Amino acid sequence: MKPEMDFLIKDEQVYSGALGCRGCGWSLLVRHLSSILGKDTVYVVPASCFSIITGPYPLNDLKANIVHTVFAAASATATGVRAALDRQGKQDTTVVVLAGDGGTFDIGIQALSGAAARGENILYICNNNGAYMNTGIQTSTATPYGAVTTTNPGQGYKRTWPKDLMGIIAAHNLPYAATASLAFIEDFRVKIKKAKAVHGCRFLMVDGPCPPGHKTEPGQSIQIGRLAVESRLFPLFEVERQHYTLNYKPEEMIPVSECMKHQGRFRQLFKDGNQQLLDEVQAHTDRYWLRLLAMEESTMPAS
Ligand SMILES: Cc1ncc(C[n+]2csc(CCOP(=O)(O)OP(=O)(O)O)c2C)c(N)n1
Ligand code: SF4
Ligand SMILES: [Mg+2]
Repeated sequence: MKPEMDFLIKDEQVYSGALGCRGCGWSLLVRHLSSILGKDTVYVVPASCFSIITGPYPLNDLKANIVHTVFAAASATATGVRAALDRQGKQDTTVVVLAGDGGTFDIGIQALSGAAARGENILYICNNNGAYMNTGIQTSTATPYGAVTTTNPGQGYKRTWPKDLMGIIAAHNLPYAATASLAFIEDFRVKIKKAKAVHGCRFLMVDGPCPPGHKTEPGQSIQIGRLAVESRLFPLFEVERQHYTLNYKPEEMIPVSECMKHQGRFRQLFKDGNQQLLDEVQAHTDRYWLRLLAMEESTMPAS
């Protein structure tokens, strides 16, 4: 008998009328996350599109407690909230950071690294939409090579590779870290459940659709997310202590162009004379995939 597929939201923890754009990843991410974590959860939210979506007090997107905090201090705030709850004997309450890529890869990385190194009992979720979207699509260190943002003076698009944040996170030897996609919702929900059950510092990075920032059709968010995984641009994997597991190995070798061509932010890569740029993205993607396979092969499962 096949195991029951789990992709339905049974216990809705989000009010109707969220302020996100159509096709935004934040809303779907938070709906699934909160339906699994339940009411006994404190969300720590630094500046991002989600801090606007959930709204200032007394407005609230979520039926749980939310602490709005400054960009650089999300993990430090979560550390303090955790300590206060523990002091009250509320060890079972989950403390979650909900941050964007700007708030994680760049501005919040020092506090995140500190909390990870101390082993704080918090769950950190990064919605990686590849730019500072809330303030008008500025480049972050998560922005993909070749993407147009509003801060690429001279060149018009980014010409450096995104930071390997999962590699940095893995170097902290966390009990649980993983990537996830809203196009693979069963996998995402399994990872939320795993992360909830683990004690210590846990990290999930979710590929975040953003139609205005990626210059995509809102109705294509999930299809493009699926293509990102199928083309290996956004591999799905877990890192438990030092052990890597690739959760999905596409059977077909789909070129990265199949995913990128749907996104207006990459349109210059498809202009005559720019094939070399696309080739560079393909080669970088292939190298990263081979490295993940090698890591899976060479690392021992956590005991
Ligand atoms: C210290 C500080 N600098 C700048 C801002 C303005 N600001 C608010 S949200 C935001 C963008 C956040 O980007 P990201 O973390 O990637 O989240 P997204 O908006 O993409 O969801 C910026 C720059 C701020 N609130 N605080
Ligand atoms: S700009 Fe992007 S991340 Fe922000 S609410 Fe709109 S779709 Fe979501
Ligand atoms: Mg962002």
